[in-house]
Amino acid sequence: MTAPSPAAQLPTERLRIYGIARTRAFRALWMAQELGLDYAHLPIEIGEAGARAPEFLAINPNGRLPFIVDDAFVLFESLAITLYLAKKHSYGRLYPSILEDEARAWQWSFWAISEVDRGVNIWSLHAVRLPPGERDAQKRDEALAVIAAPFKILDAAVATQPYLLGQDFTVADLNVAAIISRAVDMDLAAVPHLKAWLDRCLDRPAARTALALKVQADSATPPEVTRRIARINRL
Ligand SMILES: N[C@@H](CCC(=O)N[C@@H](CS)C(=O)NCC(=O)O)C(=O)O
Repeated sequence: MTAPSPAAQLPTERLRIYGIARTRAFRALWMAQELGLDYAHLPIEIGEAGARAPEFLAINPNGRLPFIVDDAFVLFESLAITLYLAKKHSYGRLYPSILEDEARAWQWSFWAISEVDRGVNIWSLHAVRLPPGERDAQKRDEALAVIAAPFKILDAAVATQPYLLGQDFTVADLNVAAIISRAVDMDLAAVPHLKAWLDRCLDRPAARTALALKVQADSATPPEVTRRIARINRL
């Protein structure tokens, strides 16, 4: 009996999401769940055993996660993926059809990437994910100091309306909430509106499904991989 060719082993779904849910693949998985898409999740790891293996570098030369293949269309960058999927499948609902709202969805997405993504990651590694003896209190406190001001901005933005663009949950909320999702373990008493909004977003059925995958992946991650994450990503 001959072994099936690699092509024959590929999942049959038209959309494939690559990346273990512990990584930024969580963002794409949450969006795919919101949209009710039929997709295959390939939970590959970071590094040489996963995203930097030749077969995956051939798809995403960055060697990072996540990336998707939608039919033959390849896309990397987690927020480009969520914006693309939302626009393709939920124009006028999760993806705003009004020009200014679309721009505000981009604004909040770029804002979250540049203002809070790295800080929340550093904080979560040095407050929660690394073994207690290996956490660096100075890095943790510096990260908290960096995100304090942007968290106040976000708190004010959701103080008088339930979601970032107004009354309805959109891709803007998904992107920002996914980026700061690990902040649920933080003391958020100083930013109560942010906390209520984050809880509201993460309590959605689609978020819960994706979070369950992330929690499962976190708990199956051995300390040496967490150390590698901190090292590779310079956190
Ligand atoms: N800006 C990229 C960042 C991608 C990224 O850094 N992913 C991490 C996992 S969350 C990764 O693959 N790190 C391993 C490496 O850089 O080798 C995105 O949002 O998709």
